Amino acid sequence: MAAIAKPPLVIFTDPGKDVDDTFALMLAAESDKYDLRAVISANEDAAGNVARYARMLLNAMGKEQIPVYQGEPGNRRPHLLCEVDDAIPKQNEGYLEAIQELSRTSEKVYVLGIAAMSGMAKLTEQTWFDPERFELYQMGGKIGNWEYNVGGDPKASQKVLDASKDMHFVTSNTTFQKPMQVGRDSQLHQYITRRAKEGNKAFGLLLDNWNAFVTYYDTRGFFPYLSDALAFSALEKDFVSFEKKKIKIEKSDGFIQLDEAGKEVLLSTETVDTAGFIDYLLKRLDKITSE
Ligand SMILES: [Ca+2]
Repeated sequence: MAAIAKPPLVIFTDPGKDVDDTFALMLAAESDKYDLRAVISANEDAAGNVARYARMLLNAMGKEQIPVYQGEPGNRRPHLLCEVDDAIPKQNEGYLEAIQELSRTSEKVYVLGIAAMSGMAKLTEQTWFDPERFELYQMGGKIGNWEYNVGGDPKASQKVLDASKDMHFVTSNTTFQKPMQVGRDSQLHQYITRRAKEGNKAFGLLLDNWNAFVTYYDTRGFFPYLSDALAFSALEKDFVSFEKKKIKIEKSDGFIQLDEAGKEVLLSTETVDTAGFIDYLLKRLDKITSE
């Protein structure tokens, strides 16, 4: 039986602050269903360190073959809480050309945004962008409130929304739930600590990142959530459910509002199979064996 090619997936991501980007990349890099063909940095700095950090992570997972591109800048400072190995070079900037090339050879291209939407907006501006052929998924937005990924560059978010068709939004109303938090005593924290102690480099980086994040937010006692990883799971599984809703994005502040005159999207509901998701995540993490 001939092997059926997996559809290409590209991810816009800002790893190195919240740890959920790394969990999402780990899920995506080991996917049986998608071929992760481009990882594009968002919220980038002048030196391209976010892309360099993503490169370092993928190398630690043994995924040197997955290309990383330097994407669009952002205004979140500081973004990167982690050091990047000096040996990691600056990454290529040609992410739009790379996505165009994927669209030449594949009927559908899957695009997951787990960061501010500046890069995805550039994609939707291209003359070759066809909303019928690009399946857009975005983590972010909060109904009646501010959230970074949609609010960080609200103009870009609006542009993507306007250009999209049946776009999926996994909002923070869905992802900010207690079982989705990687607390100090959580099963997931125990898991990554064990894998790091066993000498796995990727989990070592993940644990360093978790420590940096918790130290950074120390005064607020804030632990990271698995938002980006849950958003990725929506491409493969049904731990999250969606319903058709019409929304608008407020220009001034990037709040999402339900609006009958707005754009129809597939909006996540607050019902999440958290136990099923954690089980799926842990099984997938077991596949990362590179030291
Ligand atoms: Ca992110």
